[in-house]
Amino acid sequence: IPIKKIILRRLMMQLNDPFTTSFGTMEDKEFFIAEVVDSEGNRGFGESVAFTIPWYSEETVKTNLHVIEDFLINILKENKINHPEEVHDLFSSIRGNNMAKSTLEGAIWDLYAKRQGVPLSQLLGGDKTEIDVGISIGIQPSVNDLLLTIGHYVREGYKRIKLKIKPGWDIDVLRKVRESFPDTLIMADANSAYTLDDLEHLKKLDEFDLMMIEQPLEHDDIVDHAKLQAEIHTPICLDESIHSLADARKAVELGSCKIINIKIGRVGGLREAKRIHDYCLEKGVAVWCGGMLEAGVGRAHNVALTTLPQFTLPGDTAGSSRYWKKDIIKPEVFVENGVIKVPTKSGIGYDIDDEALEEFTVEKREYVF
Ligand code: OSB
Ligand code: MG
Repeated sequence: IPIKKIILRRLMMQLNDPFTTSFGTMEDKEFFIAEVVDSEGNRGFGESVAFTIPWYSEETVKTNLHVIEDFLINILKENKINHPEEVHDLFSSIRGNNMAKSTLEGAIWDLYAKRQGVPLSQLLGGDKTEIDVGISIGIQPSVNDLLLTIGHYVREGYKRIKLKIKPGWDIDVLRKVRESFPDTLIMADANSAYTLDDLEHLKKLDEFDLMMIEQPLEHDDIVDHAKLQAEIHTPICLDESIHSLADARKAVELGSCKIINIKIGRVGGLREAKRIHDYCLEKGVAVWCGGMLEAGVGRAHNVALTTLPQFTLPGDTAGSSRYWKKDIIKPEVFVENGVIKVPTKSGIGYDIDDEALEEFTVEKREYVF
């Protein structure tokens, strides 16, 4: 792949509504878009899912810039790449920093798919023409607000509702939600807000017939999750704890989870995401595609990944309009009755809205090869 130039843009976009999890509230989003340009002028795009503050994982917007600019770009300059599958191994000399790696790898996948004239979904081996999606709802000011918000998205047709929980916003809230929505597919995400000391409390979750509880315990744990899973019926889904195929295998072997949330950025890119998917397919472990409040580029990558067969549960890839007044892709990701039609154009399948991209850019750097 004859890479000629990489453009890194730092963007600032305002969320339509603040999003609150057990770790904090986000009102706007600062993130990177990487553009990889080849000698024919084809443009591939990747999105960093790192946040400004390291509360979901250690990575931040600034650490991503540091790692991309000071290490990863040099690796790309010094090595010839024939296929995007090679990028993950090339980057393995740098420890961790998966979101930084995934940003460039994703742009190279998009560029390669465009050069081949095939949709990214097809290049990855996915064959769904549409995908089912759910929605993740942050902690609300009151239970009444939450019930209204859930009702709104249920009426819009989202296939399952994910609620954020934390100590003090859990059992009583879920009881009221269940009373109001007896037949809705509901799950809860704690973002590591509990410890095994809360075992008796967490056992009460079993009465609500949740599809799963996501990452109840520490962000870096798989041992205590196995102890918890042995004590509760509700399936545990791991998010924060899984950074690689090796992590996924260990968690499945230990019995730490029954379901895995695959986020492309968290696992270092599409290649590792696909490996985890393939392993879970072989083991009969259900997976779904998580979200990081992405703008259109990241959202498009999530849509492509979700076309793989073991993504049997609705993911968090809600429509663009749920997050943004204006997105950076054309058309925006559109959800109707909880379904996204997989784009058929080459690469990520959505065009970049260059005007919007420019409007939201606060800093731009170019690296010429
Ligand atoms: O844990 O899945 C998570 C948002 C920010 C950080 C972590 C998470 C989330 C979400 C929202 O749940 C998913 C989305 O709508 O993109
Ligand atoms: Mg989560």
